[in-house]
Amino acid sequence: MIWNPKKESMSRDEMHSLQSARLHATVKRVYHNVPFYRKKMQELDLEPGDIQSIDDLSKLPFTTKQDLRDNYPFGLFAMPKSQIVRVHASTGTTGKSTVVAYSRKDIDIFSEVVTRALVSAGVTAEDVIQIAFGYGLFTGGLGLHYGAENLGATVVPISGGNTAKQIQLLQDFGSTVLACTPSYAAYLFEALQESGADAGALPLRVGIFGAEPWTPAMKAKIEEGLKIKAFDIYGLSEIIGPGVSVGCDAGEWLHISEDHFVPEIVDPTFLKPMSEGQTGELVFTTITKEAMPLLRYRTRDLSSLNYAPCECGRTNARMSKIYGRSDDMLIIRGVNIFPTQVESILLEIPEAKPHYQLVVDRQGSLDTLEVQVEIDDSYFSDELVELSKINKKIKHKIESVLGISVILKLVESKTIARSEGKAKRVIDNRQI
Ligand code: DLL
Repeated sequence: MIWNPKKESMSRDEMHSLQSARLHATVKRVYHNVPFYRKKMQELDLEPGDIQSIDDLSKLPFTTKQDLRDNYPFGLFAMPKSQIVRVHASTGTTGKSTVVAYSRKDIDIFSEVVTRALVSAGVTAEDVIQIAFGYGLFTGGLGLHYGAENLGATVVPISGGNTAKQIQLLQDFGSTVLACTPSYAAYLFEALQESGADAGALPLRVGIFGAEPWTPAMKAKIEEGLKIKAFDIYGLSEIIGPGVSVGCDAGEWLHISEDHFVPEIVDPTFLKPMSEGQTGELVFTTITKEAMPLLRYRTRDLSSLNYAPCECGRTNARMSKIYGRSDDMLIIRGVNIFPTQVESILLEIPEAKPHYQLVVDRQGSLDTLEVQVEIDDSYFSDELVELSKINKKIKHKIESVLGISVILKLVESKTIARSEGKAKRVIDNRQI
């Protein structure tokens, strides 16, 4: 099923014209209403009339998270505050948080794109959707909430955490759809098993998971455990929140709501546009948002684009699954490492549980990478020889894929802190 066939399966020519008209209007809007953009454009000797079509996109300046911080809290608003009906903010780990704003129309767009995402995952008005993304300044909870209501599904707005209650409601309310981070889904499965409940006996059938990187191996593990079909939902507060793109039945790619958010891939170092299929930094320009449109926002997420029509019937551009952010990438003794690489390896190993953490340290001038992996408690009661065999096997696998030596630490169940939202996979103790 496609929620909005007119917008999700138009021809590439139609999309080009629609995006061009919308981009032109957006550029005019920010040039006149946002001093930050007027200044940036004037520095590049650009006026709104220079941007007539989407082919002119690369003339425009980039926007970064730092720009949002520098204009904290309301400096990038393109509308008077009286017309802003909601704000969200990211809880930055360092420095000030970034604030984003929505007009009434922006909230409608937000609901529309999340509804498209839910329908792509096979959710209908008949479903009961348990929203275990956090409600609050984070866009996950409310974003999914409005999209699900717009579809007409029954919303259970439980928010994140409170795992015992989550399990009780899955059973008592017969939720058919679960929306949360993939790491929380893995944790819920574990808790469900411990409670003695049979996942297969629950009416749960679809998972809508996102807000953090996760691998196809993690997807398979969750699908098998919870007996559901899982879909990847991607988004970021700066662009709108969840619903920028979503997976479909036909494979691992995610469809972008391209009539609202125009994607580009650029070389992260030189910022030059890259061609279809090449992996680089994902950049989005919002072309319908009123309250806080952003031009060429650098997401730091690494992905690639695919413009071929999809078997599912959608024709909008697809992006590959995000394997990491450029700022998540660890450089250890000169080698680039993403946490998701370790995840893929671990999930192929039957003894390993889907809970892991990477601890980076510096001893003298040498960086060390410790990989902590939970394994089933039963292995700890077994012969020590057995444990050391498992250790050797996992260490060898990780080292051969990453190309560096690691310290492997097998730990008992529950040693690694469970997260109710985005998992913290890396602890970097280096003072760089
Ligand atoms: O995480 C919005 C969201 C909520 C998306 C619920 C999906 C579901 P932020 O907190 O601003 O917004 O974080 C955005 O999270 O730049 C990515 O690095 C990462 N991210 C989001 N979705 C995915 C995903 C929300 N499906 C940042 N796969 C983004 C990988 C994701 N990474």
